[in-house]
Amino acid sequence: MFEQLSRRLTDVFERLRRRGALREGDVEAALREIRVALLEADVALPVVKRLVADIKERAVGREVLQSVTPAQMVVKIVHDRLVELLGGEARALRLDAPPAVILMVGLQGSGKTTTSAKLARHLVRRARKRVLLASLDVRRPAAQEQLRTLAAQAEVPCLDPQPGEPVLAIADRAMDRARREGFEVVILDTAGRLHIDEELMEELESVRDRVRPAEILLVADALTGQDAVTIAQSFDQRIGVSGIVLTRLDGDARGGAALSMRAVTGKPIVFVGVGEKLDALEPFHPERMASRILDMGDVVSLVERVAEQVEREEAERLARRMAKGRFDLNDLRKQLEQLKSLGGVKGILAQLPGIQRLRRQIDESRLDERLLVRQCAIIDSMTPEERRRPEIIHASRKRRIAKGSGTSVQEVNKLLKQHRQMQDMLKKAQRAGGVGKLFGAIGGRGLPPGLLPH
Ligand SMILES: Nc1nc2c(ncn2[C@@H]2O[C@H](COP(=O)(O)OP(=O)(O)OP(=O)(O)O)[C@@H](O)[C@H]2O)c(=O)[nH]1
Ligand SMILES: [Mg+2]
Repeated sequence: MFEQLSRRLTDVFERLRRRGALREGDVEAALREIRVALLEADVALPVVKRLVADIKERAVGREVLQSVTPAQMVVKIVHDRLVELLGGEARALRLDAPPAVILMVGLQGSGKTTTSAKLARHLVRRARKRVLLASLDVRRPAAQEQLRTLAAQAEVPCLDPQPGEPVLAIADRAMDRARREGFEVVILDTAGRLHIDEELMEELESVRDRVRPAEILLVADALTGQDAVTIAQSFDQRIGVSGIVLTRLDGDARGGAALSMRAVTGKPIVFVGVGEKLDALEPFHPERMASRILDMGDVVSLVERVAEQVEREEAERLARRMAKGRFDLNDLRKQLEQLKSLGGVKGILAQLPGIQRLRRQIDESRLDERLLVRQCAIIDSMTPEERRRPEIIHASRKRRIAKGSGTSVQEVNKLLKQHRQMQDMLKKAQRAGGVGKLFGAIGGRGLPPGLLPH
């Protein structure tokens, strides 16, 4: 359901990332786009305003603009704000003092009856609770039968309907049976209305006062967007709501209801319905939901950071060695190892979705792992003396090394040539005013050009 929002935000971060060092103006532009993305996702305007102001306050700070990966910092700030917006910690149901009653309320067709059965099934299977279902819906003739059918599918006991029985009498009967038979949880399904009306509210109030529910869960249809939020507010003002279940999150809801619910009503989303089947109910985790919204961006940035880190550390080490005027075949060996681990990063990349761009970049660097392995083998077949002073490697030594490493004399020559090129580069750099400059010229890639195969 968050696909569109997710895509929009990923685009924003992608553009930020390409900029590298960020100026305040870049962050401002990104914030404008985030604002539009949230509004398009149907998030309530006051919520959007507050969220964006919050992000801005943190994102234009000095730490972000001066950090090594500013875009990554912005993603993290947005992620943390989203988690907060969605309610911070996941909220578990409070079901001590058996029999604990869960009263399900909501408008017509929001999914109360289905969710009652799903929730019963969930509590039986996951929390090992003894659960009794009962329908207080005396409006619709088939309503009680509907719950009984679903209860049978969920393999959860359900109070048998009795024709003409009033709502409060059913509630009493359910509580009696629960106490007598030792049920720990009683889930009461109620009738829905097309609109919030006085009669419905009075009925719910009387049930609430009679059974004193541990939880009053409002079931709201995510497809109705901001209406779901308004409805939740009205129910809460009148009868008090302890938590929200958002249904039809499997549909093409834009996500606004989920994102605004907590901020507007102050009530936590405890479960989300993600389908018609009885197992399509999930506990709501703000952290996971935020990660899902920012998923791609997060994965990409993580991997990018790993790759950058490997390159930068390596470049720095190399720079230090070069500054001391030393770069022998042992150093080259280390370089090759580093390149191999970059290949490892490439392997991880292959398994992750949505990061073709980065994969292309690494592919373009023509990293041939087999070649790296052979080059390492060549160096491994040398004596310590040969590695320190490659100039002593003449024809017979080359033949021995080629044989020892299962390669050819040509390959040994090629490797030695690469090493010589790197040394030349070093000398040129020293003449041109220092190694620092050289690495400045190489830029972010950090790897001396002579090192890459071909
Ligand atoms: N796709 C999808 N459908 C759902 C979900 N939850 C409920 N439904 C469907 O929504 C329809 C209405 O669900 P009910 O549980 O009967 O709704 P209700 O609130 O009990 O309706 P009333 O009793 O008439 O007020 C049914 O066809 C359900 O299968 C959900 O999370 N996803
Ligand atoms: Mg119903």
